[in-house]
Amino acid sequence: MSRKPVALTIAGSDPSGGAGIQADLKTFHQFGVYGEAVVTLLTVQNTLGVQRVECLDAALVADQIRAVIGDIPPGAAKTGALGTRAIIENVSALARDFAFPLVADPVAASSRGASLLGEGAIDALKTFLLPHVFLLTPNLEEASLLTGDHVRDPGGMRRAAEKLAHLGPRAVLVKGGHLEGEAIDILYHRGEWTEFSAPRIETRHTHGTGCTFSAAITASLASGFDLAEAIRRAKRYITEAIRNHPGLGSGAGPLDHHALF
Ligand code: PXL
Repeated sequence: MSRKPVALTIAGSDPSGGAGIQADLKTFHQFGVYGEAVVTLLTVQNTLGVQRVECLDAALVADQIRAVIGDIPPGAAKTGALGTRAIIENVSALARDFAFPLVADPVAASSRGASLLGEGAIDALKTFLLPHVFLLTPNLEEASLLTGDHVRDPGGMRRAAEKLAHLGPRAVLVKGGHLEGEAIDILYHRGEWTEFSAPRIETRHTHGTGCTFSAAITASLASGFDLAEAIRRAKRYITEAIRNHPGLGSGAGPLDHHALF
């Protein structure tokens, strides 16, 4: 029996390497975790924008998940962009029997503008996936979309976290990276609140921040850290990864996935 921690991502491909499964695998690797990646959709994009999104057949996504989890079972998994209602339904049906925690990053759109969720997908996320989720990690925009409220300050973040927790996830982390001032994330878990803050770093090179952050949490859960410690490690990593961005591309560039934390 290998003692190498294993993490699985179920997400979309960003061929420019900064977000999606590419960011997730780089992050898993940097955290010393063996990474598995099930692809849900392909994007055509570079740092200047998304040109095209092609969602895979939902049965193909389900087959990929079944093939890997039976053979190399992960210690934790995450979902990123899921694309269509049918993919969400299939992933949710399998997630019901996952023997490991699932982190759901409710990616609705690329930071480069394109929609990564089709018709009826938000409803499907709420109805089918959230009941099987351990940790949900919405940013302010996603929290607004999922609750129907305009979430824009710490009070609103707390209200959104409680509301979303009623839909099933055991814990909700509302990310305040887009707040004015400090980047404060608020965790609601077992009726308790924990805040995580980090200085804001002004840069346009933040592509893939959400993917990388949830992948870092997932890697830490797979390594046996408790939830608060997993978030603290991820927050340190994401802050350093933004601070040390390599300045690649002529648009919104990626983070430094080699960052130390
Ligand atoms: O960061 C959100 C995201 C998720 N998944 C894919 C993406 C992006 C942003 O561009 O391309 C595949």
